[in-house]
Amino acid sequence: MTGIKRALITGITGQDGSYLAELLLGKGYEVHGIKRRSSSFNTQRIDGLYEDPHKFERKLVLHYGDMTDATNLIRIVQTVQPHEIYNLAAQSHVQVSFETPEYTANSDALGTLRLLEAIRTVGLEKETRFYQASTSELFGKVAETPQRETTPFHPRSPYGVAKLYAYWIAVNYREAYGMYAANGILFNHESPVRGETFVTRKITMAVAAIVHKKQDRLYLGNLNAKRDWGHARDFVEGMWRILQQDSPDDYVLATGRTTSVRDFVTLAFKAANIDIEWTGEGLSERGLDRVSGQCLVEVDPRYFRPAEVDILLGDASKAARELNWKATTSLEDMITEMVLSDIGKYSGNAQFH
Ligand code: NDP
Ligand code: GDR
Repeated sequence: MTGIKRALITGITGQDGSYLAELLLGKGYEVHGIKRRSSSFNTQRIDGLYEDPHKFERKLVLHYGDMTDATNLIRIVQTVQPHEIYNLAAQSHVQVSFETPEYTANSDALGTLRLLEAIRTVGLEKETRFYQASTSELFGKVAETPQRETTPFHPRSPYGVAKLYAYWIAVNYREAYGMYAANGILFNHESPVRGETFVTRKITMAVAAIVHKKQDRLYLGNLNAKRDWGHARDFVEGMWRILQQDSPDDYVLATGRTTSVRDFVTLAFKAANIDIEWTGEGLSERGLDRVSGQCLVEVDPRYFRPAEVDILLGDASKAARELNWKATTSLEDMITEMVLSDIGKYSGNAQFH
């Protein structure tokens, strides 16, 4: 395995996959990605990086695959012979995991096992470095705040439990087979290409639609939940740094600031020059336009979760010390970027990143 560095990204069509692919291409990597067969196009986030498959020397190569198909993963790892694998593929929506718990376990937990076994099956366990996309959802019902690498895990969803398996199987393969397998325990990170059903993007898209008079109101679930929200661009840099260390280890990546969903909403409307005032409480809480008095935000219990993660706040001091990494984008700057991007879509200004 000499010459140009090859990376394999599972989940390349997702938010993080698209930012990571761009980062690695910029560093001179040959990037291979696994995409799922879908009845409609699912590569919009990486269309800006796309290269004609008829071109002889390509830097970005996509392979059809799925985390639920071991034979296919073995074949891809055998073909690509990657120096680094970033395992980002997952059914990543917490609420959806309550509705599809078995599928979530299959893709997120067993999928990780399949990929690690694929590396061993083709005999690359001493060559390939493996990054596992672990999550602050592992902390769940938090034992301490802020959460760090040593904080005990207590996941609160089928997603969190599946990711707990993935975390530990990566640690286990490191200890059992001496593989370079590392976990990034990443707190929430967002961007203009964040999936539309995660709360941040749902909010910024609604702000844009309300500004353009295409929507009257935004319906949300738990406004009191607090999250440590950063920008995906900063976080994929951290992923790369985790795999560049001499020995594999597990790292929390977070901003160290926590904000409620309610305050995120206020900031998002502010980015569009709309001043929100909150009235009522519980199910009757509303966000009003302070100028017109119009109700723009309402609570809809259908978005409540069977079990909630109330507060997440990360301590990334180990990453700062050992990786020289820290989140650089402020929450306000990120929200403004997301809101402006969504507003721009109404004037046909589509953005990749
Ligand atoms: P996205 O949901 O945006 O992307 C998920 C990716 O996984 C997509 O490319 C999706 O393909 C792919 N995928 C889903 N199921 C399968 C499957 N069975 N086989 C192959 N590919 C599959 O997630 P993010 O980019 O936000 O997150 C990346 C990873 O990081 C995920 O594992 C997530 O759980 C984890 N994570 C994310 C955090 C965040 O705040 N964003 C924080 C901590 C961890 P398709 O496009 O076809 O749907
Ligand atoms: P999360 O992200 O569950 O933290 O998982 P999400 O944006 O879905 O929820 C954040 C918080 O907002 C509350 N909420 C709502 N959430 C959604 N999606 N829709 C709503 O209408 C709504 N109203 C309130 C939720 O209850 C929750 O408390 C994300 C994913 O990217 C995971 O893959 C990742 O592992 C974690 O972040 C870290």
